[in-house]
Amino acid sequence: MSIVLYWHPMSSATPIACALTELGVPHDRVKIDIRTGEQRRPEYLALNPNGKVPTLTVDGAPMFEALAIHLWLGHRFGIEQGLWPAAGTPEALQALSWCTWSYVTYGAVVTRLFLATQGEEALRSPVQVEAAVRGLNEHLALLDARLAKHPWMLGAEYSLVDLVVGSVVGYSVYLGAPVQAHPHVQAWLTRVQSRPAMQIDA
Ligand SMILES: N[C@@H](CCC(=O)N[C@@H](CS)C(=O)NCC(=O)O)C(=O)O
Repeated sequence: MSIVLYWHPMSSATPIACALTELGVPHDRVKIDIRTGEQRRPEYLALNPNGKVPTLTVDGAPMFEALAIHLWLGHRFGIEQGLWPAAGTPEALQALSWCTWSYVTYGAVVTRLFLATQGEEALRSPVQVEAAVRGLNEHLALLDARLAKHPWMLGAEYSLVDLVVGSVVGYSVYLGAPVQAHPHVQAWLTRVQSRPAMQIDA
């Protein structure tokens, strides 16, 4: 199987590079310079009509959206390595729920904080920042309650769900999410971020 990741450093493609490394999946990487507009070239848009990184091709067939790629990697490679729960188990249902929660529900508030702190001038406001931080705080309380029960997202063992959720929460810390107010999340995030696969330069 030939797998190619189209990426840019320190971007939404970075967690995918980490997941491929964690899973030990052989692949090639093609850098797309999003600062010079390579993501809008016709040949790239043919792979990813959304014009963003990441894109993954599998034997030449493209897929896009980081969450979709994570879920595919989990099913295709994670189950056989014990890094993703088998289909039909209660853990598989939780894996889909928490990965989607992080990218969609938590991610929406992260985007709100991004716009309020780093977006165009007209969208920046202390009121928006305060509302976004309050929203993230409420979401982080849900995560903290789960991680108070067991060390990893699915229980006693690390899984790709920790990498996926940890990537989004880690990015939110960079923007100012109040993770330090949630001790179980804080301790878990430190463990997730210290895994060798998270140290890659991508
Ligand atoms: N949800 C999207 C987000 C991707 C995204 O925003 N990628 C950014 C880099 S972090 C990008 O490619 N930006 C280039 C652009 O918007 O032109 C996905 O996973 O594909």
